[in-house]
Amino acid sequence: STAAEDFPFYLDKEAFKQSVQRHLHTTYGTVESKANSLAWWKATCSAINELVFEGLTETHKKHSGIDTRAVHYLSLEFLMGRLTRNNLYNLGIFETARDALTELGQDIDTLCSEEPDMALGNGGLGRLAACFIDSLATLGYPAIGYGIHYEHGLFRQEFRDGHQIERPDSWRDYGNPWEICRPESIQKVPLYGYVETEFGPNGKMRKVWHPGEMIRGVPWDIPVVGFGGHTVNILRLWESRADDYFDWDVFNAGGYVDAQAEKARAEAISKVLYPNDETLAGKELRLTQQYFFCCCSLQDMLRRYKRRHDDFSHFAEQIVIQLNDTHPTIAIPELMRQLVDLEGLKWEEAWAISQQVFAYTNHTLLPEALEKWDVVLFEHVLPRHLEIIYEINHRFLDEVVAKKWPNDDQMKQRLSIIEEGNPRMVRMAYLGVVGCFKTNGVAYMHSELIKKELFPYFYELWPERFTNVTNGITPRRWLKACNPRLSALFDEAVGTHWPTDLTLLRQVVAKADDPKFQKRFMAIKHQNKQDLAKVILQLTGVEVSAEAIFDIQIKRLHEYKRQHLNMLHILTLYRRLLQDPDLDIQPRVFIFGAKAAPGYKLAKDIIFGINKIGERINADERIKGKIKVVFLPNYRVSLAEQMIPAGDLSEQISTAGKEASGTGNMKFALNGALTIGTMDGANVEIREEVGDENIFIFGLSADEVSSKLKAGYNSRDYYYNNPELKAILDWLDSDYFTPNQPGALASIKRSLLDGGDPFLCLADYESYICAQQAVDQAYRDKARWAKMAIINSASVGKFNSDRSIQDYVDTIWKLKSYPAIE
Ligand code: 26M
Repeated sequence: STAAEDFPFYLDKEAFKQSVQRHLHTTYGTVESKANSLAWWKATCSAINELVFEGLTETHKKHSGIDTRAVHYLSLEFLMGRLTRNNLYNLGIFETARDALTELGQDIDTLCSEEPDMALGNGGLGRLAACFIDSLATLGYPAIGYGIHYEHGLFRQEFRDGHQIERPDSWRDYGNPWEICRPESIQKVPLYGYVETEFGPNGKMRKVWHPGEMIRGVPWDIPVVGFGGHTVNILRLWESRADDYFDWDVFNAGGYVDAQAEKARAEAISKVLYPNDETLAGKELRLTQQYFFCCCSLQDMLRRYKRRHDDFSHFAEQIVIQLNDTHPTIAIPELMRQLVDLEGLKWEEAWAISQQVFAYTNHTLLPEALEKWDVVLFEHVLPRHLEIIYEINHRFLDEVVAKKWPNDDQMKQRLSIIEEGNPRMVRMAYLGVVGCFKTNGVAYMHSELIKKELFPYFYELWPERFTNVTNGITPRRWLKACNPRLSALFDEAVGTHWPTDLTLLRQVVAKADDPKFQKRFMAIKHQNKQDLAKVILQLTGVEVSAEAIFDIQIKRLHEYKRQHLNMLHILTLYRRLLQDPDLDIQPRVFIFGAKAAPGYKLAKDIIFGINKIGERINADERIKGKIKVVFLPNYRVSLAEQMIPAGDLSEQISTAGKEASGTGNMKFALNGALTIGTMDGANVEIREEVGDENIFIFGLSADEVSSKLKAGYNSRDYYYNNPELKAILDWLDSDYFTPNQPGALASIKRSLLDGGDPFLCLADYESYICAQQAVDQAYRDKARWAKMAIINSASVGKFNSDRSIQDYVDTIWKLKSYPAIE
């Protein structure tokens, strides 16, 4: 571990022990003989919090004392996972705490697993936000994350007869030791109603919004401990409550019972996280969520700013706001409203400020994922904001577009923030590009596609606004904390500073050929696989061997991510094994984890398909256990932490041009798994770092995909021209995998043939199977595989989220670092 003297807090084992015991007694009112693991965990958190709060206070003092520029990261999602282990490592007291708890008769792993995951996010975008706030605190940058304090995070997934069912997630049921309620910073949020034009005493026209409803936003702060403990920032999450005036006023027409209904409506806003891919059409509540937290967050920023300034001339020097996708872009018209309607600034002044403050990160090119809101719905919820958007659009089209393309109505229509269809829609991504000084993509290739495919005309207009910041992951959670064995090996090999300077691991490349080092590296992998095998047995009842290749695909279930292509490979191997039981292949375990959006029928069918195919294969004695298939239920951050250290092969097989970046790909490579993947997202940059000979690349390029689609792709050609492919697809029509339910898997085949195979699974099938054969060959040569795995682990330092944050700081945020505690 990093040397104790690098950390500001030194706490010995005795002190920690006493602190835990004291909290057990005086905070939780129990005693050693009665306390269960939950109580011990909470008492441990309280002991940790004594240090965390000290850091929080110091950081606050430092940052507010120097009145510095800060980044405000607005995101509807923060996929934090568990915090206990992370906070212990980041404070440098993990070993101290572990030993102290051992002496108290407690096992730290057991206690840590009492903590429910904080699953306030869907996947990549939400986890990225969590890695970023870790890195911001680690690097000592003044920063605050703003989001929603959902009562229920992403649903819990169970399987019933192979089908996904959704259950509510209740992460705060027994209280959360990390959050602090801040009633002194409550904000009020207006909604609905109408706008009136009034003339002031000076004859000046002004707009007055008469809201139909007021909601309170109550902030909950989660401390974000940077690695090294020098900075503790906060994540501020807003919870919605009924306004007390509307709530209980005796003159309120409905009285007591109606007031209860009103209370329930208000509380519904922060009740639940929307799963993605859920069709948003008409989802008024989702728009309300977006506005609710943007409105609270901006008032919070303005209040803090106004404590020190009496005009807005320094606002843009002090504040930069990063929009995590289009979800919070409503913040742009909201800042305009607060500055113009409430603070009395002129439109031009307010717009100049606004344009210097906001920056927008795009996370997807998929057309169906680009947010648009029906103008009628928008006007109903946010009548004043629609007016403001019209004004922004009007000025943009008249002053900017018309200057560049005079008398070109088609160009105006193309670039308009309002899509003139039936119904008319507000294009939130366009609002983002127009209202922000920078728009960035999340991997080199994705950022190029943003310029060339998504916003080509905006790019022509403002080339300087477009930039790239390649994603990253925090090596603290995704190596140091989740893979202690490999971490210890790296400590020995390159010293203890790699968790903050991951490029130090490059030195390990020199050992990639060393048989002794290879042995130790692969022994660690083997132990991690044995650990995961136990988890697999517990969760699925399936026994798997750690000698087999652990071939893992973990990510949200979506057609573009092509879990069904992986399934086609499994079927191919299974069929070959049935035809020749002596077929010489390396044993493999295919391991999946994925949640499907509850309304995404085909995604759920694919889960069912993989489960059923797995059942049949796992029970088939003819193939002598050469392949096994398991789908682990309820994939989430804490499960990823157990799976990633055990991966041999990382499946990153999206259709080229569709995965903006991917971040699981980075986590696997860092932990010594080899990637099988397409030239997509960050895979391209991983290949650059590890070298073409240490990665299995297959499939069409993004250019080839788009020309194929333009030329008229016909998936049937592949079906009829490849008898093996035809046979395995036809298998899906039978009842081979679903006894008594013939055709239960037919929808997957149908989507690939009648459905036109929009993500080109069949076009990439042959190339994928070849690449998998190359994997099989490589794995036979133990030394070769070990070398490749070591090189992967040692070569991906670029994907440290500290580097991503430094890129944001240099190109967009322009912050200075101020570690609070030296
Ligand atoms: C949509 C409708 C309703 C509710 C939620 C959504 C929604 C939520 C999240 C839609 C998309 C969402 O996220 C997209 C996302 O996670 N994108 C991923 O971002 C990662 C971080 O940049 C990238 O690594 C992934 O490639 C990209 O898919």
